[in-house]
Amino acid sequence: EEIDGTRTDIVTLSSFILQEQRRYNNKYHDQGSSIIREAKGELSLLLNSLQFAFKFIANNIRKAELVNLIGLSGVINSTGDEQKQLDSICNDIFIQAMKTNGCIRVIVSEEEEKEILVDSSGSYAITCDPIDGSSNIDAGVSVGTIFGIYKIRPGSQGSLQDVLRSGNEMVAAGYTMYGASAHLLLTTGHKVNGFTLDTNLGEFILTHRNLTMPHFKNIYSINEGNTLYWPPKIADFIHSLKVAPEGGKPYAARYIGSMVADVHRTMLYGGLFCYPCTRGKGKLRLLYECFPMAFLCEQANGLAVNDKGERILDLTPQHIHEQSSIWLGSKGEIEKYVNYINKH
Ligand code: P6P
Repeated sequence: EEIDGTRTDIVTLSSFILQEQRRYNNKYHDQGSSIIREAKGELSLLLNSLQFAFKFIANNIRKAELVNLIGLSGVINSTGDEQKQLDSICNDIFIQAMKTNGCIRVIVSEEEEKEILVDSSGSYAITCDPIDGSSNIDAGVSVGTIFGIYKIRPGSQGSLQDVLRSGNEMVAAGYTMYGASAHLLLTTGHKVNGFTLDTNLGEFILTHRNLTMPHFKNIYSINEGNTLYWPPKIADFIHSLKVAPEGGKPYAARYIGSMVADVHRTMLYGGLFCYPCTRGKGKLRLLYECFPMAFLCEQANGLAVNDKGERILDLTPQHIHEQSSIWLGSKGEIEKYVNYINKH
C-alpha cells in the first residue's frame, strides 16, 4: 500500500523473524503436539545478531572503498598499526558477533584454519565465508557474506562433529550481498525471503517475499577459462548451450567471478551457475559456499548438484574446508545437465 507515494506495508527483518517464530509455535500448538516444541527464540536472537554483523560489515565495506581511494599511499591507522585487510576485519566483526550472542558453540570461517569452540550455553553452530569474492572488491564488484546454521546435536557441548554433517541438517542459511545496497537472502527451511538494507532506517526491509526461481532461463554462468581442465563431457554440455535451437537463441553467458553476485542474479532471474571440477578438484567450499547456496536454491524451487549429479545437500564433508564442484539454479536447467551426463 502507499500513502502519497510512501510505502506503508513495511516489514523489517527484525519483525519478520519474530513473526516466523510465532508462526512456528502456533503450527506446533495447533497440531496439539504433545511435545511442545516451543521455539525459545534462540534462533531469532541468533538471526538478529547476524543482521547486526551484516550492517557493520556493510558499513566497513563502504568505508574501505573510500579509504582505498584516499589511502593510495598505503594506509596506516591512528595507532600506527598496518591497516588489516578488509576480509580479516570483516572476519573479526563476524566472529566477535557470534561469540557474544550466547547462541553459538562452534564457528567455522573461511578465514580460520581450525573451527572455533565458544564457551556458551548456545544451541547452534555457524559456518561462514565473511567476505566471499574479496579479490574483486577493488574493482567495485559486489562481494558478500555467506552463512549456514546447524543446531548442535543433542547432548553436544559443541565440537567438530556438530559441523561435519550433511547439508540436509542445516536449519538456516543465506547471504548478504554488498552491492549498490545490501541484499540479504534468508531461508529457515520455509521458502526464501529477500531483504534490502535501508541505510536511513538502519533496517533490512522485506523486498522479496517467498522468492522462487523460474523453472527455465537461458543464462549460464561459468569461468570458460577453465574449459581445457573440465571433464570432456562437461565441456561438451557447455558447448551445447551455445548452439541456438531451431528458430531460438543460444544461452547468454554471464560471469561476475564473485559467487554471491552470480548466485544472486541466478536467484532473481533464473539460469544456471556452475563451478565444475578443474583438473579433478572442486574449488568452492562445501560448508560455507555450496551448502548455504544449495539450501537457498532448493527452497526457491531450484536444484543444486555436483559434477556427478548428486544433490549437494546429501554430501557430508570430511574436513571443514572441503571443496566440491557445484551446479545450481533453475530446476529445468539443472535437470538438463543431469540428463545430459547420464546419457553420455
Ligand atoms: P574463478 C571468489 O574468489 C570465489 O571464491 C567465488 O566467489 C567465485 O565464484 C569463484 O571464487 C571465482 O573463481 O576461478 O572463476 O576466479
